[in-house]
Amino acid sequence: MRFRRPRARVFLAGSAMLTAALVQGGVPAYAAPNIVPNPKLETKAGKLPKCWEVWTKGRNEGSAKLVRGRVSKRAVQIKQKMRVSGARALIQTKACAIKKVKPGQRLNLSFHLKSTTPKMSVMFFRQKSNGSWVSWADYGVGGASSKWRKATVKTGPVPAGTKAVRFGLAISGKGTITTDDYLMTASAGAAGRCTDKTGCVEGKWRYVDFGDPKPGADDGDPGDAGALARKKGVRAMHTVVLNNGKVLLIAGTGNNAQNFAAGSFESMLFDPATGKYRKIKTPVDMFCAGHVQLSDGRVLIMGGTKKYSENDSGYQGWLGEEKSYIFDPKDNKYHRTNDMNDGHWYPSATILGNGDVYSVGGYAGDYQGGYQYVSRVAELFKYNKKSKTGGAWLPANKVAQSNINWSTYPALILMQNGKLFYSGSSVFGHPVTGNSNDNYTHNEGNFLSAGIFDYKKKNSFKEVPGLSQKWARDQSASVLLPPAQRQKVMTMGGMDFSAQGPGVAHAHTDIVDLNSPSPRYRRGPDLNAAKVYVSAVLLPDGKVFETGGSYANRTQYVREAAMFDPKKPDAWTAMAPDKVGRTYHNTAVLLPDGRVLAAGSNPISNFYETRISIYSPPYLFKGPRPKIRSVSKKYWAYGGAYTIKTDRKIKSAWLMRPGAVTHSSDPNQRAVAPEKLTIKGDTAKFKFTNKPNIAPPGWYMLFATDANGVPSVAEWVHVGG
Ligand SMILES: [Cu+2]
Repeated sequence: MRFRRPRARVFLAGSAMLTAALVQGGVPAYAAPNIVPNPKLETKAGKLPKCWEVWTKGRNEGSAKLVRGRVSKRAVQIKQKMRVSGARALIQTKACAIKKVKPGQRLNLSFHLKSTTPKMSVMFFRQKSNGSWVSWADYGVGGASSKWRKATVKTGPVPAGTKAVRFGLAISGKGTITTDDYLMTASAGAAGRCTDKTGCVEGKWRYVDFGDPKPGADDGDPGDAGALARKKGVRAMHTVVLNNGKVLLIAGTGNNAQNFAAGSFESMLFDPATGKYRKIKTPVDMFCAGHVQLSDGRVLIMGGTKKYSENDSGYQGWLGEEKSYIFDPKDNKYHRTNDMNDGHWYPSATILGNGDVYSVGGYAGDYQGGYQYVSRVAELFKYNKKSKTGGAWLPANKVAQSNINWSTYPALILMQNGKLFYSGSSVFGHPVTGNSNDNYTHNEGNFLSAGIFDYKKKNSFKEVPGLSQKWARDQSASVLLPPAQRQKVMTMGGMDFSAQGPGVAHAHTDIVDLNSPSPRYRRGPDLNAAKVYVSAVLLPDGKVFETGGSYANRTQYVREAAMFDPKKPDAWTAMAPDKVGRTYHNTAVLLPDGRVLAAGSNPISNFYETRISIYSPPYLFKGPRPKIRSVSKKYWAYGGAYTIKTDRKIKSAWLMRPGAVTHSSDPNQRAVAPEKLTIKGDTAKFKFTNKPNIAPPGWYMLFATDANGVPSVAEWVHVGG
């Protein structure tokens, strides 16, 4: 089993494009190992290559010898001078037979040959459990060729009770065959193939630094040597996957008042496929802004920090920005839109089925009675793809305004009926109704737990009961479980930031079925560890991965990660933990290559973790990945059906909306399954939903996943108008 080793650390100070250390190449993690010993026939043993011998059967005469190789020194030529019956072959010796095969696996063989006769085949033998060898299968390999050509063979499943396999190239006519360069890989079997014992069970992490002083053995604690010196990376508070596979990491001032005073705002464009990155000129303090990808792939960013608190220890003094920008992946620049009607520091951002964006909450742009307060202005961005700025914010009187104080980053998830589900997850206090500005006190009278909200109607909030730990869902994570069509939402972890709270996190999860006529949260399996600042990522095998977080407010990292399978909803399965501690202001997203990127952590205000962690889930250690060869259309219409050609049979396909996450909140994250998937051999027909509210317009990552849960690298497709 081989991994591409990370390149030596490259850091070109002063250059615009830089390469981060410790980033592996684009297509991740995994190359299936060659299970043929001495595959290039280079090692000699007597007159033939080591591990290879001549096999004959029937009445024939011939020879075999070493000749010049295709690209290296040696190849083997088999010659049959006379033949009445049978065949002659170059075959693996029994001592070198392939023992690493499991019943149910298929073997993929390729090799090169030249031949004067088409009468040839690849013969496979297998060793039964009693030790005896029997013929297993023969495969033709095509016609004669005077030049080197590549031949491939795919076997059927290895039969039960097979201890070992060997194969050889046989000639059954008069003539010569010259052969070289064997490669055999074993594909996933019914029982699943593991190419790396640890990775297969719990996945593996890699770490990317940006050339800052080597952190050594530290794991992200502010007290660790070198940690405070990390400055070259970016304070990734906001992480947005772009439709070109790059990741936009936004810091703004990065929670640093000196940066604010200096007008120093930052973003970084990071390419997880190459490790290249560069800083992006950032016009305003997007620290704690809202963001969402518009239908055309541009990113709408609203609000942020207009003023820092003069008293960092309290929650007073912060003001929200009214400005809003579009980040365009085509020119990597921010373009200003019209302003919102109020400032919003920590606003929500939900894309609707028609491509518009609804946003509420966050601290307002001005003081009320000398204090900061949550804006009650609901904002709606009318999408217009022809507009230079992607559209415009409507005047406040064109948007239904409610008497709801939404607190900060309320998780508002678009439901299939077009209403919004407030999951109960928020940041720094819970939403309240009436005239209350008290987001912290436990007061049933004005408290809004989870509920369904029709943004078109004033004050239409209808409570969804049953959320456990309802006072303690601050910086919990809520996800629409795969597939989006099932309309099940899970909320996990969190903490109570009020004075009444115990001051520590809990491990509760709750699941609600929004398709039910009277939705109600019910307890799900507890997380394996209590945590707040949870990051949860949907994966293209239909599972949910959670990572990051801490046990108390900005302290006591919980280095734990786990996987939840909605099909087996009884427990979380422990995965490898991220070694870098990630508390407040951490994020995680799915990458188009199936890996997960985790960034950020801000335990104290003058310290920020800039290292990025990249996680390869177990599915990247379970044999070769399916490959999407073609998709019949790049632009998908609601209700359409599209053909996906793959290099092998797949089991499922997913449209994954790219992540745009901050503060554990990405209400737009969703995994859309086909309404129907018709599979014939290597062709699958994906019947796409006719409901825009199930898959709001935009660019999605299309993954094809095999029976073993191994996903392809994604193709980007656009859905809707
Ligand atoms: Cu924040």
